[in-house]
Amino acid sequence: MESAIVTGASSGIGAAIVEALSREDVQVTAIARRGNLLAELARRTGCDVAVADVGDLSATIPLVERLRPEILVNNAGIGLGIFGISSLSREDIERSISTNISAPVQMTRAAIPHMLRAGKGHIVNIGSITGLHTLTSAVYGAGKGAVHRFSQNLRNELLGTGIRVSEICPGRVLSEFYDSRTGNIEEHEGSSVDVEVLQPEDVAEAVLFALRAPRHVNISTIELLPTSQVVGGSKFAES
Ligand code: 8X3
Repeated sequence: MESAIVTGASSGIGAAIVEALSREDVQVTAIARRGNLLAELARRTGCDVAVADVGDLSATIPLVERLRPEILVNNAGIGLGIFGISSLSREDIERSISTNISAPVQMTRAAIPHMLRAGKGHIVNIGSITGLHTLTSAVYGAGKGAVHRFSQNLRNELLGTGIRVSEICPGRVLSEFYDSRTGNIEEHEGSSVDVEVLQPEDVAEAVLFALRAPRHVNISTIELLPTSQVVGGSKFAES
């Protein structure tokens, strides 16, 4: 049985990925802060759980080193900054950087030695279209842009090792966060736009597509958008 770690797993995209992997008979360890939701997820899927903030490296790194997952899904993310840099405190910015950039980099660093020894493994980073295109959020976009370049350069570094690196870049997802109160993607209950957006299960399906590809195929980057969303364009300030 394959093993996986999924971060930010208590709800939304993370929970959908845990459910999808569990259906594929992967033994998943789901990491998130909210123990009650993790307990429910464990009951539904049979996954193992670890209650931890992904930014707390003293809790998460030893877990990765001990579990030695064959698949690492860096999903945890935080939407702080979506309403502009000037609305953020210094602590908000630190939290955004530690959750969106430091955590996936550190988790990956911890998972790689075992994958190198095994000559195989799969790192899946959940990015965003904000990491691929110029959109509105400087801080959130910087984090997801970093995830994008991290994924690209990691593939370069790992060439010849048998380890695959995939990046899944969704647009608007129902579970994503647009709540200025907490800034937490995990905790958002709905989308702020009145169109049919992606469901967490749509993103989980893209993750499965990357994972199920034959070993000689590395699905490097998937960008997926609701049919009702596009990116691009040009704008001018009013004089
Ligand atoms: C956020 C993507 O399209 O909701 O990761 O701004 S979008």
